[in-house]
Amino acid sequence: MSVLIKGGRIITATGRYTADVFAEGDKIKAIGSDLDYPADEIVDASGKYILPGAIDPHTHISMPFMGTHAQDDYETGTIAAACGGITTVVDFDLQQKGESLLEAIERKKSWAEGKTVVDYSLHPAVMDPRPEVIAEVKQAILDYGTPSFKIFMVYDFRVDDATMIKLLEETKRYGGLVQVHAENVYIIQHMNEVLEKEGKLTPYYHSLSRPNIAEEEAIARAAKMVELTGSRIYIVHLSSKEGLFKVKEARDNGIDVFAETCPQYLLLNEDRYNEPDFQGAKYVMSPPLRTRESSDALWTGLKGGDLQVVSTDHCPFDFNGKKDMFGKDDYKKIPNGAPGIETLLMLMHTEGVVKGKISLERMVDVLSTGTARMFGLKDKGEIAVGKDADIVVFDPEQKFTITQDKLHMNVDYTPYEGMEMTGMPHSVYSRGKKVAEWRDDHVEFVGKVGSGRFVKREPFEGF
Ligand code: DUC
Ligand code: ZN
Ligand code: ZN
Repeated sequence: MSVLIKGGRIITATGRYTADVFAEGDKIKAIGSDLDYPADEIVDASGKYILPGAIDPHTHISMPFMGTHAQDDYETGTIAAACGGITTVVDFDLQQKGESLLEAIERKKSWAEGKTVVDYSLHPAVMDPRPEVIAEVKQAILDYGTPSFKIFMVYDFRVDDATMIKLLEETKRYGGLVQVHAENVYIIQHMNEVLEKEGKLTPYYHSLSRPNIAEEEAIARAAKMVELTGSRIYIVHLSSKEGLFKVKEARDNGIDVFAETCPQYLLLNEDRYNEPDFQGAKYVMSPPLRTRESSDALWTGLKGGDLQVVSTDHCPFDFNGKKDMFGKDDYKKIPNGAPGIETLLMLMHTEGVVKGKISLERMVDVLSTGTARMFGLKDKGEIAVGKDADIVVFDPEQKFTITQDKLHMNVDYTPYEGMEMTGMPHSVYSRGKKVAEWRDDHVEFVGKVGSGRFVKREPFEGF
């Protein structure tokens, strides 16, 4: 299988230029002017961008959570990814009680077997940190190619600071990265009690129960553990201005604290929790949506490099029957999470690039090149000879109104319903095979279920 993409504008993290791209088998084989290779498919890409496929390093495929489970499995989730221009997914793999980390990796790989349509990897999440589990970090990094490990500072399955320290030391030894869901559990527990006593239990109070300072404090504490150990940490789904300040402060002091944010924190604000007919429940996620002030700060952080990655935290639960049932009388019971894997690239282009908040090059960096670098995906994230042919031919003029029935995620709503997009994937290639293309009024999946592969990632060598 080969494809010759003619005359597109290639976008890298540092610049743009017009050239042809030839891909054969899995790889980009040549880039240059007037390439004349025989190819199975020739694409006229004049007027289009050639982007590296986006990488989503934060998804919860089929995750059991709050008495239910996230609804996309590896088939529906990666089909939605492909249609949105995402060609690699790094999914969280939550270790169960009594399970080893390596068993957790094998278990989740077995769920993905034969189902993924784009490439994927896993971040094991340490939830049962027995000494022998910490000792598995070495093998997970060196043998299994999963060098990033998630921990939660909140929820019943949180880890304590001592465990965080041990993990930071072990990942430092072997070139890993600890990813942290940073919220102070005691602040949240206290706020929950206060709000409960006052009978404040509608979705809006979810946001008040998890104030910015809960994130700020947890990030500051995690940063101290990094300072102690000389390791590295990556804050997932950063949501607040105060949290961002702590990330920046740490790095200004030479402490390696990195962070991602997500489109929901850039684009949606806490007034959404007041939508009528309980629809505020659609936005119940943790951390919660914040004020405009935080969103503005996050855009600035993204532009200036204080934030390195944009992910989705894709964690879909139906509104009807899940969001609107479990927590009707108490926000604490509403399954936390929202869908987003399919809308990542279109939102970042329309709301970020077209509106002048970030450059096209910065978009490529935070969705692909920088993400690949952060997570050891050495063959991904760039339009360059020798890299995997994960390519989005992107039409920057194509209009699209986001609406649930034109999307592929296995869920009954999108938080972005009705938003007008400018710029959509024209065609998407995963290791040289076309997996999605624009048809009439939306992007359609055209690939083969099972064509995605597990990708072994590289450890970090800079310690
Ligand atoms: N937050 C969510 O909103 N969903 C999944 C897990 C999480 O931390
Ligand atoms: Zn989280
Ligand atoms: Zn998450």
